[in-house]
Parts: sequence; structure tokens; C-alpha cells
Amino acid sequence: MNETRAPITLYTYAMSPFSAKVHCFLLYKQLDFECFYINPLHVKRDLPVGRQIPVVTIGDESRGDSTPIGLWLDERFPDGPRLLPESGAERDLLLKLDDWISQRLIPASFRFFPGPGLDKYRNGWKLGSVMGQTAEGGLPWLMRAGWPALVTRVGFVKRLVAQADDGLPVAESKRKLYDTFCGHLEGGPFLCGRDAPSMPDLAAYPQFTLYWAHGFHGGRDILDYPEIMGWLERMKPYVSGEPPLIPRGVGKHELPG
Ligand SMILES: N[C@@H](CCC(=O)N[C@@H](CS)C(=O)NCC(=O)O)C(=O)O
Repeated sequence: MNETRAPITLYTYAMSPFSAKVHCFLLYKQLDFECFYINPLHVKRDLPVGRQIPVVTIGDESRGDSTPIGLWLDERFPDGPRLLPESGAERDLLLKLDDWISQRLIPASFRFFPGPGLDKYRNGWKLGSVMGQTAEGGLPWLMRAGWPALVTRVGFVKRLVAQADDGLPVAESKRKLYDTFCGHLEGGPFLCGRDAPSMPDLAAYPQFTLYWAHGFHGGRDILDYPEIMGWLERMKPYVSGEPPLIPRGVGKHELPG
């Protein structure tokens, strides 16, 4: 079978930071693909492997787990833009930064959004609404209405929030994390001071933009970080293909940049 012709499907949730990371990998690599928005009520029925999204299917082969999916995409499609150099110290460095994003930045987004207090409801209902609008077959209204309470009871969400809890209040924790992120830019146009994006840039991009685009309370805090705003603007052309990261008709604001 011709590798480049094999159909590619990303199994995703519209608001999943891990899936959005893989969505950005696929856009950056300029691969033709489609999104299947999994219904959380039918994960077992519709997901080709495992119980977690993202999953990518190429032809009749399926893989889960965002970073291994990225490595697989570079292996299967080595001729287009690469997520990582083939070997060497820079590859190791970029993989380490991707790991920081998966272990620190992404879990933190589960703590920052919906967030505490009133935000739990304001943002929680937005989450339920995006999920209800995109998930295959939709969600019962009671589930959408109860989303703020439901989401905090889900096992993997609880685990990620606990992983992100550094003992600081949310605003302070966010400031510290975003400062660390700016440090990883090392003054360069892209992460690690590089001239072109790589896996960690694509992994990090949706962690700032998803919440902005859907109008979450707190999603515009990045306006206080000109370095992050400048980097988002430089990233935008690399992740602006089809299907869009923010499904049409669902987002509230244009992506920054
Ligand atoms: N290590 C995985 C984590 C993926 C993950 O946590 N996915 C969440 C959605 S954002 C999920 O499907 N959780 C369901 C579960 O753990 O049962 C990756 O990098 O892709």
C-alpha cells in the first residue's frame, strides 16, 4: 500500500490537551487527516485501541499516546517537515522538553481550567458545551449541565490536577509556569532557541490557545506575556491547516497572532 495514501484518522476530544498536541503534529507535517470526535459515553465502542485518547490510525494500524504517536509519524512520514531531528543531542533535549510539557504544562492546564471558585462553573459549562457540540452523537443535556461537577470526579482528571498541584494558588502557579516556559524559549523564535518549531512547540501551542479560542475565563492571561504572544504568532502559520484545531462554528475567538 502507498504509505502517503493510507487514510489517517485522529481520535480526539475537542478540548483534550493531549489530543490537540497530536492534532498540531499532523497539521505541522501537512498530512491529510480527519478527526473523529469521540463520545465519552462510547469510548469502548469507538476507540480503535486502548481507553485513552489521542489515538491515530494510519490505514489499518492504530497507536495511542501523544509522544510515541509523534515519533511514529516522523518514522512513517520522514520526507515532510520533521517533529524532531533524526538523532543527536538536540533530539534528546527536545524530547526532554516535550516531557516537561506532558508532565508539567499539560497537567497544569487541568488545574487552571476550569479552575477554582466561580470559574469551576463558568468554564466547566463551556467545556461541557464544546464536548456536547463536537462528540459523535452529542451528549444528553443533563450531562452537559452537570459537566462542572462531573469533570472534577473523573479519575484521570483528578490524577492530573494532583500532579499539577505545586501548593501555590492558581494565579501564582500559572505565573511561575509561564515564566519557566518563556525561559525555555531561550530568546529564540522557537523553543530551545531554534529557528523552526519542533515537537515541544507543537505540544505546547494548544495549551495556551485552546482556552483563549473557547473564551475560557483566565484564557487571556497570556496577554501579560509578550514573549508567549510573539511565539504564538510565529507558530500560527504552522498549525493553520485543515481540519482546524478549533472545530468550525465551535470556537468563540480567533486564535491569537
Ligand atoms: N500519556 C497520554 C495521556 C492521554 C490522556 O490522559 N488522555 C485523556 C484525555 S485528555 C484520556 O483519554 N483519559 C481517559 C482515561 O485515562 O481513562 C498521552 O500523552 O497521550
